[in-house]
Amino acid sequence: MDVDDLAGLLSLPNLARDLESIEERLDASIQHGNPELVDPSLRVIHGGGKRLRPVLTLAAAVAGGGVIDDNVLQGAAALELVHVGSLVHDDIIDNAATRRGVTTINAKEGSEHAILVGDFLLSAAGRICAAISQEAAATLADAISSLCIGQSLETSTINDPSRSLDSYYRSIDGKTAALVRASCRLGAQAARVEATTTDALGEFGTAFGMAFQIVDDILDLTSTSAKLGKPAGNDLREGVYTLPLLLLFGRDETWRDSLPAAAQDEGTLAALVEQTRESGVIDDAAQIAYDHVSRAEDALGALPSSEQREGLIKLPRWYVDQTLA
Ligand code: GRG
Repeated sequence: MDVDDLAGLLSLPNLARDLESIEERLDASIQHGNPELVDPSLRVIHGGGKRLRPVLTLAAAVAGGGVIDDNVLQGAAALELVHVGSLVHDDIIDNAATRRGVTTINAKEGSEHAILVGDFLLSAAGRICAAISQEAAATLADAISSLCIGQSLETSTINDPSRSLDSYYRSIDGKTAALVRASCRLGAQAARVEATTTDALGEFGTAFGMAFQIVDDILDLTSTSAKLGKPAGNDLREGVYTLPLLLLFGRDETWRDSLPAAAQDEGTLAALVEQTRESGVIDDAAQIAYDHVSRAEDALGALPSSEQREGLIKLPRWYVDQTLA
């Protein structure tokens, strides 16, 4: 995501400067640690993430009628720390060797150390939110709790050929949408906007987060390893059955029978991936992502009109369009 494009879309002319300030705050938030924790933390913080969540925190604060002050910038940094910390833990769970093309902490320093680094990043986020307000701290805690619930729901259905759509939706609501929701709510709370506006921004974030994860799951089946920075088809290889596959099973249950073989054999896996591409379920999954985009747009309908509200309304469709293009 190009910062100038985003600044124009969201009517946030100082976005590049604010993001630089967030980079400094990210670095400052972990400096109290020892090099064993600080060095890998810095590596993962600066691993090339898009900074989507901090951008949402800033945009939500202004679209809600507030201004970007010290508290909002701190809140934005806290959300990114939770995101990065959750990626560190996720890579341990997945035993991933690379993320965004960079060697993971579990691969380089070992899983035991990566657990500590992830916890260290989460604690830095908690410390920041505690200094903003009690409700900001509660928003952060709720998000972390939802991440754990969503991930554990996913883990409990790994290699489960009978995984349901409902289980999938509940899992992605927790593991992804909750942090996008928190990014928007925290921006609103740090800027001290009205509670009804905070709730509307939270609904926007939830719907955008659902679309965001569905698009991520589509890309895992349609993109290349080079573009993803991790092996393509990885979800299926790991036994995580996502929306396009579940839609395929909805059309023809017998595809579920090939799952045990796909876990063992790259040829069967490739055939299953090919079938999702040929059967039209990728388009169906994209349509469901766009339904969430529409829900996100509607959620901001009651906010006072402003250029920034219009910009935030446009963001989910812009993101999904350009990511699936
Ligand atoms: C204790 C916080 C904590 C978490 C434990 C591991 C876990 C529970 C949850 C996993 C959550 C997770 C990794 C969800 C995936 C979300 C997702 C789509 C991440 C990719 O987001 P991008 O594309 O990443 O914004 P970049 O690389 O741009 O930062």
